[in-house]
Amino acid sequence: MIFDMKNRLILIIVLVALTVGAAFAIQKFNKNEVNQVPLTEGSEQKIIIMNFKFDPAVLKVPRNTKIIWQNEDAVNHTVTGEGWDSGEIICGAIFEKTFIEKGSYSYRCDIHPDMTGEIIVE
Ligand SMILES: [Cu+2]
Repeated sequence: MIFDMKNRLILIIVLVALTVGAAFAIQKFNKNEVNQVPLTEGSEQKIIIMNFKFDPAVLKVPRNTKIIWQNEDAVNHTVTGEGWDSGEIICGAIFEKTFIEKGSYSYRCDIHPDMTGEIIVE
């Protein structure tokens, strides 16, 4: 009888230890999974260039987002910011730029300076 109770107690201790161990293992696994997402793989957002406008003209995105400008207009345009420039984007072509750092990035079309846009990286 006493032996049975002792065995049962040991069994309970072992089960508790296994449960706690499993919980820690799962926690560690989940943490590793999050850490494995590379910083360079952010999401993407598209801006359509049409009728001499950037649509949307103002776009808020999280850090590390790739912006894709797609020219669906009948004429060439550029996406030109401070220190960065797409060059002429022909009809149907795209220009991509990934914004890593927080900040406000205003840009314009060099050919049509009235065309302006802004990327706000939060
Ligand atoms: Cu233009």
